[in-house]
Amino acid sequence: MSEPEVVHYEVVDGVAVITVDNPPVNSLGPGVREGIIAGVEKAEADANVKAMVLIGAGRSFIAGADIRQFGKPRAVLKKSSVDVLDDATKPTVAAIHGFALGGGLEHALGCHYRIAVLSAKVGLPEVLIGILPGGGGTQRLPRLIGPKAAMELIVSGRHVPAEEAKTLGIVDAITPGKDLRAEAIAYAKSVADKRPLSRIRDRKADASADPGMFEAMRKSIARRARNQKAPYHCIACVEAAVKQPFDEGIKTERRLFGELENADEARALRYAFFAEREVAKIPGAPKDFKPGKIKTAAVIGAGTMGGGIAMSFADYGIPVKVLDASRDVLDKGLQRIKDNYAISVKRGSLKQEQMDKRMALITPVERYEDIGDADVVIEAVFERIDVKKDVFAKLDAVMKPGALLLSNSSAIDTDIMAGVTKRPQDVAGAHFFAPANVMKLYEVVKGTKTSVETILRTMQVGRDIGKIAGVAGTCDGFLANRSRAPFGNEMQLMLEEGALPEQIDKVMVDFGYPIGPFAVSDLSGLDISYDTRKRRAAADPNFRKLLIPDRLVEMGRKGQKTGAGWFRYEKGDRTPHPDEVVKSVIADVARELGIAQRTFTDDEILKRLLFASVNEACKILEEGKALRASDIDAMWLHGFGFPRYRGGLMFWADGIGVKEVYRQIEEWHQRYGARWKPSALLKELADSGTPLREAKPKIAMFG
Ligand code: T1G
Repeated sequence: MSEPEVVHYEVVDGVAVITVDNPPVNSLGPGVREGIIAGVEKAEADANVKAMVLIGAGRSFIAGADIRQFGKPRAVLKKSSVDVLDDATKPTVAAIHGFALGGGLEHALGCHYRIAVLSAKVGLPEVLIGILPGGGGTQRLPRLIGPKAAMELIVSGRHVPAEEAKTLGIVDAITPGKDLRAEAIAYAKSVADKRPLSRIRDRKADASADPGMFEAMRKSIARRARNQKAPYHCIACVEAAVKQPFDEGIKTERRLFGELENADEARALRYAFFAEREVAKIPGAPKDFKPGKIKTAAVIGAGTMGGGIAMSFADYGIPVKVLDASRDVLDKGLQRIKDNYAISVKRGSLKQEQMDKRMALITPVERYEDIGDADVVIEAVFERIDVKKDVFAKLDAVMKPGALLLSNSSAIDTDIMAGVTKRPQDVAGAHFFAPANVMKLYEVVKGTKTSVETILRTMQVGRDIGKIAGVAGTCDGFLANRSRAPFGNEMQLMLEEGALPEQIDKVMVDFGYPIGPFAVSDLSGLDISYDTRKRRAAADPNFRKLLIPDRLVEMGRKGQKTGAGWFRYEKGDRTPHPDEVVKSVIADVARELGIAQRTFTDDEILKRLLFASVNEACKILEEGKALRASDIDAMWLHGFGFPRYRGGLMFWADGIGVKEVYRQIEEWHQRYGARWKPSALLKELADSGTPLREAKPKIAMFG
């Protein structure tokens, strides 16, 4: 059967309409560029055609090059489809709805005119996948809107709403969009005789008003662009647009693009892009089941997490009731939400009317009867089993049939909550990460009796509030925290052996984390894990105590909130300062435990932390508590700030090689004992040479 036509051509009233039809997002996959070229050539040759329209079928204009083709051999066209549009002797008009991104916007910039519907978004997001606009975007956009505005868009990769695009001069007109095709044809007719044709390439990009803009941009991105090349190459291309003639600038763009396409950074970022989309897929889920959008939500518990969860719904326009038995807690909780929004308004990231709208969507209630009509309820009460059971029993009594009964617990077995209801199939975990209204990760936990429909609906709830939703099977710590726990353990044990918090934090910040793990611990508070360790030590006499953090907490060093924890803090300053007190506590404990002190290389610190988690991730897959290895990577990117340009935990470890990972873990197994015992799956992968990121669960989570 022949391939479906991905570009259609039709002449209407003397206007050639070239329609890209390559679902789902009209990416410039095989045949699309060729089809556009063929359409333009046909229109040029047809005396009846006075102008052309380039438009997308379905929900969008063109979303860019087909990212799946990168890193693979692909047809190189004799001429660029963008240039063919630009060189046309008859006016070409890009009619934009949905998205015009990357190569999509570059095709629109190759056209002589651009119109867009109000809801459209345009952008050059290539930097987000570790490359740069390689279809002339770095040369045309600076000529169209000025190098400074263009550089901001290209280096940030952000999507620009149509109205801003009009203001910037990227689009010539906003069109009603009732019938974009007809409106585009009318627009094309209105410019059909206009000459000279407005070719962006003929303009100049002038930086004389601010010659220091490039250096300033390099300085401003230094921290977040650490260890990366693409952002700097983007700046260099815009600089070329100012300093070089167009064709020379195109050569510079092509050269710098070639340096990026197969670099580690681009491969990792492409992997992350697809991992974030794979994580939404449930193997074997009923294809015809479409979870509807939820209309109302409820949250139990007006504490920090409950408040953050409520904000997550209000941020997306979903009315949410917050229930707490104590009016005082409820008032404090609502005030905390108000204060959080007020900070955003003060910072300028939120308008006052947006804050007012969101606050109006959040309703405090004190009775369970008040929330019975909500489509979804999420409990965020104390992490105590008895409290959770009491909440779910009450929810079971009042919630309407079919409501989702979700728990924000970070570790308690979902089956325990489901077990006190008559509807275990409607119970699942919806684990947010603090701060709940900021962190993207949303871990959906499947209980033994949770139905697949409940899982699909619970994941949709996450997507409805802008989260990256991934599924975990119920077990201690679920997927994200369980895979992260060995990292947290190793960083403590290395202190006993002679490493220092500042050395470990520096290794992880140099690797690409925004802040080090000990600084994170100071942020969240050392007392939280202290209480957990005390509970576990009471329950398990063999529990391995961690005397160093225990001592610090008992000395009142709970972290930033007490001015000192792993580090010392000056008043009003969050900068962590190494502290001699901590060094002496470490030395005392090491001496008491009789542990010989030694030095560590940065490489060993990095691998001790991350390999411990790779091994645990393999155990999670072995037990079927994750659907795929890339889900673990997506969760590490969005739950723990793992540097995106390294792809994710398993992707990064593959860069070292599964055989070497296994060898090193086995060596530590011999040296440190059981906690380093390699998982059976890891050994299997090493023996077969299968990359970690391709590891499959040994047990299917969904029958
Ligand atoms: N290539 C290949 N597949 C893509 C794709 C792309 N550009 N964009 C999306 N998909 C797939 C995606 O994997 C998913 O597949 C499905 O489409 C729906 O996507 C030369 C070099 C457009 C904002 O970076 O930002 O042009 O999971 O779930 O939420 O200079 O997709 O269904 O199998 O994300 O509605 C530049 C990337 C490329 C845009 C829509 N363009 N895409 O979001 O749907 S490089 C981009 C997006 C380039 C030129 C350079 C988003 C979207 P599946 P989705 P969505």
